[in-house]
Amino acid sequence: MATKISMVGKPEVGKTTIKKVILEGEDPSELVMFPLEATIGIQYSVHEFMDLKISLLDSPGQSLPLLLEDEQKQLMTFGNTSAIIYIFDYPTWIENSQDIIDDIKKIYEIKNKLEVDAKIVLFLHKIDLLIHKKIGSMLALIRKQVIKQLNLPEEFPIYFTSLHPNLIYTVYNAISDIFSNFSKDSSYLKEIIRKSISNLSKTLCVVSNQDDNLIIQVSSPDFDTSALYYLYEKVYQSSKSPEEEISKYKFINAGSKILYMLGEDISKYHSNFKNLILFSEILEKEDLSKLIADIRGKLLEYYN
Ligand SMILES: Nc1nc2c(ncn2[C@@H]2O[C@H](COP(=O)(O)OP(=O)(O)OP(=O)(O)O)[C@@H](O)[C@H]2O)c(=O)[nH]1
Ligand SMILES: [Mg+2]
Repeated sequence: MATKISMVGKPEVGKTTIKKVILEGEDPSELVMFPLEATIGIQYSVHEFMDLKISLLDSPGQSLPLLLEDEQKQLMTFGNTSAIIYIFDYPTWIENSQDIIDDIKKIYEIKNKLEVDAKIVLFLHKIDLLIHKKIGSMLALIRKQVIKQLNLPEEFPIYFTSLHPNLIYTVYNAISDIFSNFSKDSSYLKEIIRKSISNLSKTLCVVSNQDDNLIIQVSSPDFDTSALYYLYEKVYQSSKSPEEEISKYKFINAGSKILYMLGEDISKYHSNFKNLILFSEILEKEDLSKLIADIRGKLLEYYN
């Protein structure tokens, strides 16, 4: 059975563009130059992700107010969903954050009223428009504001996303993180990596798939997430570079700090996997190689 995931949000926040780029392989730079028409009526599409079949519902922003009032529409949009992704964009958040908070609260009420067992996930999209040197700490501040203003018994995950070429992995990561909650193959992978790095410090591990999408991102608890936005760029670049490049030990400039980077092609363990890449503030070549060997051993156990 397919896993149903619903995308909702105000008009022009980028719902359909995200779907086209991440799940249908369209070129983001083209979609920025020639924007899509507004979505009319609910659109369904089916996608494959690892061992999953995803049925994605893309709703028209124009009818969001109606959706939040009309029970029939609510059932169609939220009935049987595993996850509800509410997408809002940075310009609208700055202009009228209360309006967005009200939408999210209504969605939470509707979900409870309909008794659907769905995760609510928030995307603050178009962060490329946030022209600020300290993007990491700015976003952490916005996260705090959202949680405080929502003031709900549950905290929803918030992903900061953008389809700008340097930041495109933010969207891959967000989407795959949500999908992987429902995929056996990727939850194993995540668990293996989590066990290997949970006792370490200031270290991050990402894995890409054969389509060069990010399927897993796991970090030790103290990893400085403000560096993430620089690292996505490195992952993107390395996906374009020749195969042997990935396993070369490198120093990476991530804004205010230097990180060590080491990768490995892990496609032989699963046809969906491609590169595993480690970034660390403190582990150097030898420790990173050991870590990769450790993960490799576990992958062999699980996937062969
Ligand atoms: N700056 C910036 N613009 C983006 C980004 N993603 C999408 N856009 C632009 O946002 C606009 C709206 O995109 P759509 O995907 O059509 O928005 P939508 O949410 O589907 O809109 P409705 O169908 O009306 O609900 C387009 O002009 C896109 O090029 C992004 O990451 N950064
Ligand atoms: Mg649309």
